[in-house]
Amino acid sequence: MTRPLARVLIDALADHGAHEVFGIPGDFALPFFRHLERAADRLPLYTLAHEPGVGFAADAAARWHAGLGVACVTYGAGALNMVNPIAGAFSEKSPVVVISGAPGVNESARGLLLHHQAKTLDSQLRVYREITCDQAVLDDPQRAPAEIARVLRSCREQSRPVYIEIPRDQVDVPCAPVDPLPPTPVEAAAVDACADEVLARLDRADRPVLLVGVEVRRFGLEARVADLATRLGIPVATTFMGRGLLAESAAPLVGTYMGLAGRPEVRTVVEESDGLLMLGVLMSDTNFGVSGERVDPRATMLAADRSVRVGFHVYPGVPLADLIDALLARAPGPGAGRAAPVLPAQPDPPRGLIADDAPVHPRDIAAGVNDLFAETGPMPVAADMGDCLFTAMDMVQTPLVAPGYYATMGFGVPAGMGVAAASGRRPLILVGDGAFQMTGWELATCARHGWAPIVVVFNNASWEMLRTFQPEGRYNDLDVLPFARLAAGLGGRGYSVSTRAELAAALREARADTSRFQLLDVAIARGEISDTLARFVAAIKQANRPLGTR
Ligand code: S1T
Ligand code: MG
Repeated sequence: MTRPLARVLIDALADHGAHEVFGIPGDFALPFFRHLERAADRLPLYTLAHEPGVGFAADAAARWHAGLGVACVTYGAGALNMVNPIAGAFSEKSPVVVISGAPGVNESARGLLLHHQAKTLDSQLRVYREITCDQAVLDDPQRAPAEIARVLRSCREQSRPVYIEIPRDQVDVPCAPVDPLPPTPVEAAAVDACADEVLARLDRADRPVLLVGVEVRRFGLEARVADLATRLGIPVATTFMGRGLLAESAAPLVGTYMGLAGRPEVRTVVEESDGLLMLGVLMSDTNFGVSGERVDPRATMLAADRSVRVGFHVYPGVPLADLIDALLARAPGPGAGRAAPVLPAQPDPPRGLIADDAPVHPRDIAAGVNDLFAETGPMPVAADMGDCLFTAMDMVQTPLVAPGYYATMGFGVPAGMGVAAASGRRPLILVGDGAFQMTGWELATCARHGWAPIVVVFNNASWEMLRTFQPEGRYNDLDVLPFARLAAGLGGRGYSVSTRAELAAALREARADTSRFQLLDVAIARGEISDTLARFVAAIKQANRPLGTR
């Protein structure tokens, strides 16, 4: 039974786990948007103000669902405007499906350059080949179902973005439905051999440790990893990108590993391990740059990107889920394994914001939010790049989306809106004044979608994180913008906050007012940064100093 190609694609997205679509149309995409509107019962459509916002919102929704996020844009001006968010999703393993309208198959035959065209008609496809793990151009309805099935399987199995281009004259052509592909076959013997060796190494180790990263979340493996750690009786740490993982489990969690920028006791557990199993970890500078050479590769095993490195040899084609299931099948039953490890005490997150007339320091925001969550229940958090992200490290563990590796600014506000759409919950958004100037305006679309996030702007009139790296120079100075006043114009409610007492009051009032987005414009003096950022920058500087001078 054939249906219009556009409808076949929309049904396939929903069948592969998509829940909503974020998008901005254009003439090359209008025919597809007509079908999106008709299919709103299956996949609600949320239009935003700017394509970077669309990309970040779809990315955050994908992270929330641990499933497909969808970003739909027009050709050229739209899709090329979304390259940065999709590059971030690629780097941080977020399964976003990019759908771009495009000129009709024969439109270029007239020999005219087409509006929105870059160098050549396939320049956009080539650009997206660099930031996606699979691509398809739906210019033949016969091949389209198989192309869609392959690309959507790649998106799920690799947990990375994919690109689908749909020429506007193909949208309504009759097309057969998409049959989802079975999982890519895995060599069972390779999984068994790998699990045997990994377990033998852990058994031989005196200080075995698990380090868990972003893939554990992306593939929904948290409960299984918690069970594995408990049954093996091995301490677990999360990476910077994996922060929040296992927080609600009974697993022997020591905390977030951030090398020299993190808690020394966590650093000792990880760096002195003689059997470190890293599950779904990104080997990135933000995860390891502040320690790098302190983790001995001979003593480590890394399961990521559908392969497992053990010391200096690799087992290819072993997906993380298969390895974890094989380890669980071999692990001693509950209580039969090693005795539960003695864990270093975990300091409690800061609480008890003092409501006085003192100016606000980033740590006060952490304490204020922790108080608020204790009183009114936790909220999902979206953080941008800047000191707001490092301050979030001092907040109670709650679901967090943040650009912890690709580290692009502009993620925070639209990502928070993506979380609101995906979760149906009210998010807390943490963003610097610099990043807010990039994508904060997306808040203007909250009213039409019924979202009411609480937004905390760290207003230090500065690109402060950069100033911390390089204090001299005036290029990191920003103007003091009246964000609280601007909020009203964007359909929200604003609070000017310059003392701790005002912070405490504004957080409570904002939490109580769910009628529209709430924006706290928190004045912070330049040079006032979180302890975590100070340690992070100091560690990076030390790591970058020439070997002899460290
Ligand atoms: N442009 C984009 C899109 N992303 C970036 N990460 C940067 C530039 C570089 C950059 C940082 S941190 C930072 C910039 C400009 C300053 C952020 O300023 P703000 O949002 O006000 O936060 P805070 O004042 O707390 O630092 C990273 C290192 O690359
Ligand atoms: Mg700033």
